[in-house]
Amino acid sequence: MLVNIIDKFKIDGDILSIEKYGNGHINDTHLLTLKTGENECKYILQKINKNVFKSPEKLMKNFASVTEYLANKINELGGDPQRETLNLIKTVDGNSCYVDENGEVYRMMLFVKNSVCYDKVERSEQFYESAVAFGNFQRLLEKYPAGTLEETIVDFHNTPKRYENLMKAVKADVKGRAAEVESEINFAREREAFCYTLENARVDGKLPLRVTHNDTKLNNILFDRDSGKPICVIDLDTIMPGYSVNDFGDSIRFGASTAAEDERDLSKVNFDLDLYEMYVKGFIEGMGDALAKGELELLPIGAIMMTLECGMRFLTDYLEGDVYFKTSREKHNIDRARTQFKLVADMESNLKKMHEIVNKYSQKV
Ligand code: ADP
Ligand code: GN1
Ligand code: MG
Repeated sequence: MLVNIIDKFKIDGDILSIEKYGNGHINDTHLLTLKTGENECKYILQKINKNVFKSPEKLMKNFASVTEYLANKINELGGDPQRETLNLIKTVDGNSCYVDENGEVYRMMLFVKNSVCYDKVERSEQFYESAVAFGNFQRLLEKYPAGTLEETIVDFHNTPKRYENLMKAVKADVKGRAAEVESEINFAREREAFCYTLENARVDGKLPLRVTHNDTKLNNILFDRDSGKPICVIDLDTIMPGYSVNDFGDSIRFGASTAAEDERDLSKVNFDLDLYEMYVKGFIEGMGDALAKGELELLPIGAIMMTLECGMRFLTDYLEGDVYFKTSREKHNIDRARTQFKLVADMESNLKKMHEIVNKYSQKV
């Protein structure tokens, strides 16, 4: 019972409501409202997905340390750490999470008041601002000691590994679904060599490892309901050393599309070059001067890579019986895979323009 879990955290008040909250694909998220005297206080209570995160307690070590680091940085810059980063509520025992008798791990955070997040870009300006916010976020963590971070999901954005996993799932075909999605499997097969592009660039010294967010979709930013401006980057479970171009790319795959990630009507799903341009401008600005020449050159490849990789992950999950991503309808994962592959094809035919847009906003290429 969630009520028993709530008691384990250092908060006061009578419970007014507990509701399921948000559209994340991974953790179980609830909004908790408490009343103390005349005041209402809101918190986010999350059960960490143990199927996805094999060592939730190590993850919480990252989470606590990164949010403390960010709070100090935000303070130094004159911002409001209670709103501009996540704030963990300690348990009554002084820990950053509570582990119940079944080994389930829960964390509680301040609910960022008057905030909203979006599953699709509503105004192009909003996408530009999200780019500045994600770019800035990466810059705030530039000096964070990367070596102290636990790898919360091994090989998270190792695209060749993701390709291998897809091929294993095709071979095992545990749900007998492979024949039905042959054209999607072939789409991935035709791009096997491409999957190695970023790994090869790193070996060639063109792509540095940085502390990155690794899950930069638009609904992992909270916006202010009134001003419409980004307030806070959330979903910090996958902060690990990674590539800036992947953080860029993951935002593009989700945001620079004319339709939602799970749209069934593929005629509505197109890559939107104008939104792409807004994001390029914002990300380069948000990162300040930090992006190296090699990174700038690889931004468009990062966009295609993250879209292809995510499509392969949805396809793998469909083949494996929908065991990773939360789904709310039959064939949800294959619908998602198809939108991603449609976007990949669109981006491939716009690659030259994608490079030209990066050149327009950067001095170094
Ligand atoms: P998941 O890994 O499942 O995506 P998230 O940490 O992204 O989990 O949380 C899911 C959703 O919950 C977010 O998209 C957002 O709507 C909401 N949310 C999470 N943390 C907060 C917070 N501190 N304040 C307000 N809303 C939040
Ligand atoms: C998941 O947790 P959420 O919903 O923000 C996933 C991302 C995928 C995304 C696809 C830990 O993100 O990697 O890109 O779904 N997170 C994890 O929408 O696997
Ligand atoms: Mg999320």
